[in-house]
Amino acid sequence: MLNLQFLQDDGTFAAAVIDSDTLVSDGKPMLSTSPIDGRTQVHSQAATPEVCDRVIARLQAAFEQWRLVPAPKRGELVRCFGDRVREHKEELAELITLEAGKTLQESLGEVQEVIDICDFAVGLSRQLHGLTIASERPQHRMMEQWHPLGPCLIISAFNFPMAVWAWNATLALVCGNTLAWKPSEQTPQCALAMQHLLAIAQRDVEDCPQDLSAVILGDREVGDYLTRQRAFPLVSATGSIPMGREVAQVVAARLGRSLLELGGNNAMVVTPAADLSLALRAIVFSAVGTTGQRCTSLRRLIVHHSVKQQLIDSLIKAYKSLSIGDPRSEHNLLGPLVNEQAWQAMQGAVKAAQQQGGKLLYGGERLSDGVPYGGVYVSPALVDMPGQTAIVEAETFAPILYILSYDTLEEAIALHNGVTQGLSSAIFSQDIGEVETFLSAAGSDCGIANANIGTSGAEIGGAFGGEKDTGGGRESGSDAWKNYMRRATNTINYGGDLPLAQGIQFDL
Ligand code: UN1
Repeated sequence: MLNLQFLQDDGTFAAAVIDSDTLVSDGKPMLSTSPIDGRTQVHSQAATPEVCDRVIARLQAAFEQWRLVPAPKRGELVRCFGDRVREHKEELAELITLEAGKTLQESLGEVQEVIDICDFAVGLSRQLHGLTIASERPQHRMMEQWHPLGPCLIISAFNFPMAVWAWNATLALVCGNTLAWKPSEQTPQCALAMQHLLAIAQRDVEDCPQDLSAVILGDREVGDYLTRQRAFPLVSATGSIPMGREVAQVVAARLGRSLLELGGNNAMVVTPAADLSLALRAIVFSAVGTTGQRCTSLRRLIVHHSVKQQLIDSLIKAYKSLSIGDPRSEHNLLGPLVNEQAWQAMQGAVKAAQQQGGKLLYGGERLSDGVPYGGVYVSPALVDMPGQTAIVEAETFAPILYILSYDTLEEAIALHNGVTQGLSSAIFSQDIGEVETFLSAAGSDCGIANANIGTSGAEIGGAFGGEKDTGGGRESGSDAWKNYMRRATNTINYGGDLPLAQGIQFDL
């Protein structure tokens, strides 16, 4: 059984947990409720600056040791952690469903993502390699080394309460860093469960130092305090664009490094050459999966006018067949929105779309029959828009799909790129010319561009992130590990002379 052993006598979670030690504080009381039924799950305390400082000092001391442990040995810790996660997969998924309201299937998928990134990081722990570069000087060798960076701060959102941390944490660990994690106030137990399993894994690995990782609970103020600390050479933040803008400014002011994964306003282009039945399935999963609360959720459908009506008819039919309700029940494909504010935002956006000339084709209602009392359950909305109006340009974290039409591919791409966000994108077409154009430099301007699959559900092996207001960061696969290390260029002279670069003569 997963034992969340961090409770104090009064049933409140401590403000911070480092290794297995709990640090209490007299910080602001916080409470998190389950989106399923609005019931209170957990009381906790926000960390005070004093608690944050204590944690940071311990993470710094542990970093001094951890950076000297050979990387493959650091990989061993991540391997053991991944084993523990595998063992507890079901329980962890249940916790995600309880705190984030995702369906059990999707929560299991998220835990699988944690497992997959562990495997990736273990392999990576033997591949943290630099280049050797031809030196212009005789008897000189030039090479790069990648060194650990320091304690890394991870700020994560409610919708991926384990996987997004794991993308950052597993790579940062094999790269020789220690970790502070400020999770969303909505999902403290998910964070504490990860912390607990990591602490167990640490005990399984011989000579593994303590204090490699800490969870620090708190609100925005705590996040802000932590972000300001020079002790964190890297701040990796996932969340809204306004939050990212603040983090970026604070970190830039102290010349630190930030890794941002912010909002998306993801679109799919459906051309006359598309396999429409394939497109339909991709659209529905991308638009309503996780109740439209993924940063990769599909929000704009840009469809050629010749296939528009046919696609709308099939979409309405598919939307009508969706089962919505308690995310713990296997047959529901949609769970609740995270809270009342999310519903206010959804209602507001649907109303604004109508005022801006949109026609509500389906959904957008709050449901009360056959759903748990106290949660916010909605029918996903389909809105036919006359053009890319202001509301279409904004990301609303809810299941609303705006439908736009186009005549030429050029026009479709211009609409596609005509928003400030740049995370994920897709084209559906069996025409290779259309596909390659969309994926080319003249095509999608997003960090993720897909053909004949949806916008959401990215695999961990690729670099994940986007351009423009999405923040520019890349996490997870490919060479994203370089974010968590510092590069040193070394030039070694093994000869008896001291030739200078650029042929400069400086004879004493
Ligand atoms: C997020 O919503 O912050 O591509 C991350 C996906 C997931 C990750 C989403 N693998 O949908």
